[in-house]
Amino acid sequence: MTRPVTLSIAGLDPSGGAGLIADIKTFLANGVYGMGAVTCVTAQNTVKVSLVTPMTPEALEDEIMTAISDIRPDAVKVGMMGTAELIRTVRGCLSGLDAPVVLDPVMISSSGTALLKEDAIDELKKFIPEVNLLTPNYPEAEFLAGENDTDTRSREKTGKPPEQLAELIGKKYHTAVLVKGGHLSTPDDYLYDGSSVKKYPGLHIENPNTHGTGCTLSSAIAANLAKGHDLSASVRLAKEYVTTIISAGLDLGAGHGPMDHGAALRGDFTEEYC
Ligand code: PXL
Repeated sequence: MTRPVTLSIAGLDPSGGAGLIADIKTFLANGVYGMGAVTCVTAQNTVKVSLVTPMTPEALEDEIMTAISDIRPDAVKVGMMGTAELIRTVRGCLSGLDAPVVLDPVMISSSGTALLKEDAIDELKKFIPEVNLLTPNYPEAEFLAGENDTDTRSREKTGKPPEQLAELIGKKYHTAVLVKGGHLSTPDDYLYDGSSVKKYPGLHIENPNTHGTGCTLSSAIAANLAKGHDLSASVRLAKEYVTTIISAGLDLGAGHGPMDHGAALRGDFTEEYC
């Protein structure tokens, strides 16, 4: 037998709530075979990010090319890349690949640490038109939609609603865009699919433990694309998955804790602890 294959190219959060580890858990829980290439190793927990160590471009290229030359991914999720050189490396590795790419333009951690170097913005902007879906949160969308968009520190505030930002960015970069509402305290997301904007309503859940929500949503969308769903169904199903694993109510760590990625997994090898 075979299985749809999904590759994540992302940063390593050793506390397991975000980044590559969250992506691999998401792939498993969404029925695809998961592969992962690490861009940067971070030191972090639910409270803070204390260190970011980028891989060398040569090492990252080797990670990706060795894996995909043997097992071809049906979809790719790209998360934190960290530096301009690593973005160039990822673009080069994916350029000949015939698989949809979902790009989560990770710029700043939920605890406020910069996860993308300022001089990498231009490189990120070159990559965006090459991907099939971009999934910014509201602050990232405001930044990408702005005119003065070379410096993340002097973010221009457009004040525009997320549905307008989705269309604006989509037309500017010629790709589909999903603007997530989480940072506006609304669970609704907006997808511009290249022709129109559609709202994906979400459920508000009273749970502060939402570290890694963006990573998880984008990797669930990639998993659904790998299984052959169209973009709209992939977004809808991914939102249902994230809602389910936030609702499970896992509470770990002193800060914004991780979600329960395995909440919907039931089988011979899962045990009930609650
Ligand atoms: O949630 C953004 C994010 C993405 N990737 C990695 C992270 C974080 C946030 O901390 O650590 C590796």
